Amino acid sequence: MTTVDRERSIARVAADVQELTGSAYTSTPEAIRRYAYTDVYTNTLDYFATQFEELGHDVSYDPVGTLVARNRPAGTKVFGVGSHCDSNRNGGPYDGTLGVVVALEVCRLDAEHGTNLPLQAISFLEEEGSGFGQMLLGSRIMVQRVGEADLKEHFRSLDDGRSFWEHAEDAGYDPADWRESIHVLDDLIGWIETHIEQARVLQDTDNRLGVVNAIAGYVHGDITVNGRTDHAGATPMSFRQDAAVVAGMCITELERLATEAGHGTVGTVGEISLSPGIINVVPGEARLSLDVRGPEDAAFRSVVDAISAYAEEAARARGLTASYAMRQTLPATPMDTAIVAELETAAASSGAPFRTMLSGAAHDTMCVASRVPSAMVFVPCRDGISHAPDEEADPADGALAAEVIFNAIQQLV
Ligand code: HGY
Ligand code: MN
Ligand code: MN
Repeated sequence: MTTVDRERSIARVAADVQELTGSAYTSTPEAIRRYAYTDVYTNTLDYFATQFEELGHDVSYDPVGTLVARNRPAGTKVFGVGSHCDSNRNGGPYDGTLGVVVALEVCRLDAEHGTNLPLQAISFLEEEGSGFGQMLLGSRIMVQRVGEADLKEHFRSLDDGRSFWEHAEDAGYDPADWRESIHVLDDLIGWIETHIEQARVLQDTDNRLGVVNAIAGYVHGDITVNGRTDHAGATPMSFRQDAAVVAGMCITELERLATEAGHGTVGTVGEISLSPGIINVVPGEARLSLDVRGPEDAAFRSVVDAISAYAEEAARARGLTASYAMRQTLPATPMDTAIVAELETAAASSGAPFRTMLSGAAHDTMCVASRVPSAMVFVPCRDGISHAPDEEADPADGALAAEVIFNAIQQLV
């Protein structure tokens, strides 16, 4: 095991994270908000590109803007490290970004210790879906889990409704070559992503690191309820076809179904919109998003089937209609046992308390793992707070993760 100057790593990790909270890297001072094809996101990529180039890495971008930094020529086997540096629209400074910073720190440690590891860092485009409502978009494009029509037609900017394709072209990328993105993974013999846990298991069990051995799968979709728009004062209750009432029934039913499914299944309605959305008008239409996840596909997919059937029946019983449309889905994803084992060995050697665990959150690693042996390392975040501006993590845990990954990769290449 290589012993590193942990204080030096802590200082660098802290400085990187702090720098990327500056006004050049977020479109609002209220939170960290940066996503594909915005100036603040480009500034963030430029920051990382400069840091990697200073280490002697070649920096390039895939056809839609995922950043790739490698210290070996194309065609040479390399080990992958990275995450994403875009943010939730209500994001914090650590979600994703800490993972790219830790990848950068691993590359710094390699350069300082002369270990000459073959490394390729990746910062995936649009992991959060803040630009186009499509989570893990850059990594799904890379492993071809989207279709061209999605990019050209279906995936549209939440800001201006224009297609992903148009935005990628306007930003100077080549979306027509999107299928070439898969070659970013050609030389990878392994992949490790670092991420904040985004829950409080590590904190509550006094562990400083999590070695992730599986990632929960998910379904994202939308339920649309159609009733009738009426006057809120003149329309008797018995006459109404109120879409909001059916939407409310679905929200509480989803909670019941997800709880009853067990096996770690969770269900969330994070978005709800009523139309026309005016105080004195009975809503004629309601749309609610579904985020249903779990470590067992059969369990969480049965919840999606049940809630969409429930919505249709609840609407029909009141003279309304309801329909379900899926946005996207990824299966529960096991991690590579050999990489998990090396990470556990390196974590044990560090002397820091750690545990092996499931990830309830989705990560780009779910896509990478479909083609490359993969695993993840979690660091604690205060009280599990994430997707919120007061998200907090300790740079010392980030530095510890970098040291553990640096040592594990030395055993894996
Ligand atoms: O929602 C997620 O699982 C990820 O943070 N985008
Ligand atoms: Mn993330
Ligand atoms: Mn996130």
